[in-house]
Amino acid sequence: MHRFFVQKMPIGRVIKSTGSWYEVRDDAGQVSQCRLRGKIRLDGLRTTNPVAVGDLVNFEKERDKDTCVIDKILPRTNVIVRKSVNLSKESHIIAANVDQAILVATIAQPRTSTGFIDRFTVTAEAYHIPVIIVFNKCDIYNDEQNAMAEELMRVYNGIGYQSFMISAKTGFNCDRLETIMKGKISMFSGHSGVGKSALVNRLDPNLDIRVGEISDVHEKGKHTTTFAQMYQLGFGGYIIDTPGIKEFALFDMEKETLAQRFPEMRALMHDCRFNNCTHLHEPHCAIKNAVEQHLIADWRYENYCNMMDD
Ligand SMILES: Nc1nc2c(ncn2[C@@H]2O[C@H](COP(=O)(O)OP(=O)(O)OP(=O)(O)O)[C@@H](O)[C@H]2O)c(=O)[nH]1
Ligand SMILES: [Mg+2]
Ligand SMILES: [Zn+2]
Repeated sequence: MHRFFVQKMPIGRVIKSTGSWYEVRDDAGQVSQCRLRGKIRLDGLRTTNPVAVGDLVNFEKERDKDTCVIDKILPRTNVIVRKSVNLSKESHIIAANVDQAILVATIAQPRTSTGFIDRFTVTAEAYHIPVIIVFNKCDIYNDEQNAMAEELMRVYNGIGYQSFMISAKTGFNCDRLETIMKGKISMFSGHSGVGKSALVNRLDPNLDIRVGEISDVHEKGKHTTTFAQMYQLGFGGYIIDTPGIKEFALFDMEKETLAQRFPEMRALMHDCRFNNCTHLHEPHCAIKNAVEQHLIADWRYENYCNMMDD
């Protein structure tokens, strides 16, 4: 009788990607430099990057070399994508297989618009990724900015997105974020200059990620982080620090299903008179009624209309 030994290819997680080289960490914690096998099966996503940070892959050592080759990408549980910088219809995967997405927003230096925040929540809703929204740099908010943050937090907490102020500078509420992140794979996303890398450094002082300045004139970040990278956190868990982005792609998004990506609309839309109601112009629309009665924030509804308009 023959005995077969099926050699199982090791599984690793992509922790860094520069486009042509990937750092892959195996179960034992060893990190290998990998390139991609020429012919690799992709899952049909039209993306500028076939492999993303967070991906689980099969990989093997190259003969007579110190480097490895990625043979296969294991099925993903989710992806967070943004629009590609070039004009093609392709999108770019920021990260894959995350347990939760933490949007780092700011009310000052620079200010994050609610339009941007809502595109992020909509993107994450498509994959049922839990979203946490933190308003960083609260150490520099004036009264008016504090009031604005309070209003946004009230609305986002009310519809199920945990949301609070934080400061990478003073450490305010960083313990709260640590509790949320412990034991999980989290991703930080947001505009350039909001303090994503500064927060990672504050959460784990052993990490020393480069932090950039804010330009004086436009109060914008300078795109200090250029590649997504996953770090192991001393208190347990992983964080993917990502480069600042301008816009999220409304990936795979049908207009008919957009309202379902707004939890407060999802809860009411069955009361609209027409079951194919777009909640834009129709009479007897439960969503428009709720906006008039201030049960749905008017700016959330406005952002919905803008996305429908795209
Ligand atoms: N006052 C204040 N400044 C902060 C805080 N967090 C970050 N900053 C400053 O904001 C600037 C940008 O911080 P980064 O951590 O590089 O921002 P980033 O989001 O990683 O930016 P990119 O890598 O370009 O996407 C730096 O000058 C930080 O010192 C904060 O809580 N309060
Ligand atoms: Mg950064
Ligand atoms: Zn409606």
